[in-house]
Amino acid sequence: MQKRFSLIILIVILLGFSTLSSGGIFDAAEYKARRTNLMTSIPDGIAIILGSEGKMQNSNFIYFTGVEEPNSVLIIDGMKKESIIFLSSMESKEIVMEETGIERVLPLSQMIQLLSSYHAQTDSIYTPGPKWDADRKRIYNRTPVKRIRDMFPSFRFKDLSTAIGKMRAIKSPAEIKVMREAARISSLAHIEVLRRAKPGMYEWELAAIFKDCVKRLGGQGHAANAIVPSGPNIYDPHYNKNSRKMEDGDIVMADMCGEYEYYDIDISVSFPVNGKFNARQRKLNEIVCAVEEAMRSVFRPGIRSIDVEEEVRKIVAKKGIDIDKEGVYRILADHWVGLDVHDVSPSQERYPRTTILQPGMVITSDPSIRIKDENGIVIDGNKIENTVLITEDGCENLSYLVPRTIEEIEKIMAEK
Ligand SMILES: [Mn+2]
Repeated sequence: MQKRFSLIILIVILLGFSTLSSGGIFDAAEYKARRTNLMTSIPDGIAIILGSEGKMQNSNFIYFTGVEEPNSVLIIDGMKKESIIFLSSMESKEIVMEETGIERVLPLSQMIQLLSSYHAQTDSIYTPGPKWDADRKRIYNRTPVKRIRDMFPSFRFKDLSTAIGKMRAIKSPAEIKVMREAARISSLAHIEVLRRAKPGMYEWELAAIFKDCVKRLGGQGHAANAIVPSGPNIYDPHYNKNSRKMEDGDIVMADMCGEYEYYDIDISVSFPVNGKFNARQRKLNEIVCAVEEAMRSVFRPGIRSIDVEEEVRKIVAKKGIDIDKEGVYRILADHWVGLDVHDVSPSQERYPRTTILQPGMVITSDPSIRIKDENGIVIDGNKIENTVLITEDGCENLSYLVPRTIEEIEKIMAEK
């Protein structure tokens, strides 16, 4: 098993960047299919999707266009079944038409004029959010949406979150290919962290190693705040100060997500910073490993997230693990993953409690355990998080390269 694991790592490293090229990540046909699909939800009006103002494009805009240019605006016309993109510079007009299949490319200065022409046809204006859009807090107050609202007070703004959530939750074959690459890069970055971690380093150094490795392999860096708690910091699942000097004997619970072509992969690895599990750390790793494996054996189309726990409880009980006694928690499909680490959901649930899992969904398998002393202070813990794809008959672990067993982790950590 160990030999096979090392061989896989070696092959993956040698293959390097070869799996995907850069540039327009999907075919124009894929973007067009997404917009056409959305049109069925807006037969009586138009959708306005705003691009971001900054460097990284927002997720919905990238999903429907692949266009990175800041300050762009997309209109999807559900009545005429066509799309129009407004760009602040028309220099890339030809390329944008070719790469996106968008029917009309216009300068941003013409947007209000075009909206005036819609004014006679409909009062239904659909926008993503306010619940799930990356810019959800600002979307209704931002120009040009604010300008549009002020200029056309009779427009009724309707929420597209559920329609977009349903689409984005089911990944296409092309998206799955990109997510496999995001997973490969993120997994290798976690392996590099394991190789280089040692007592005396600061938590932030591990975050820096991860980011550097993701970028070196063609990714965009951290997809979310790096959470690298060590020793006493592990009580806080959102700890991202990463300012502590790690000491001999500490467990580190590194929760870091890599991004590649805007797609994210969420992975957590728990390891002893000195490279050797002590007796208690061994026990916790074995328990969480068994629970996480059981979760993946249960994930399948048709099951609800909240029903996973009961089945897992029975599976691990056969191995002598009592989930309640050991204090294991988060035994469910924790959240969706895609263009956002905590991705949009098909049901408006932030966490997929009652949503039925379907092929093409990408979710996390993320059980944790924390041990408290008699005063309630956390003294040890473990957390394993994989990003998995729901398949026709079960699931596939996209982050399979990450070492999980004690033997695998100690071996990698010995390769200084
Ligand atoms: Mn997560």
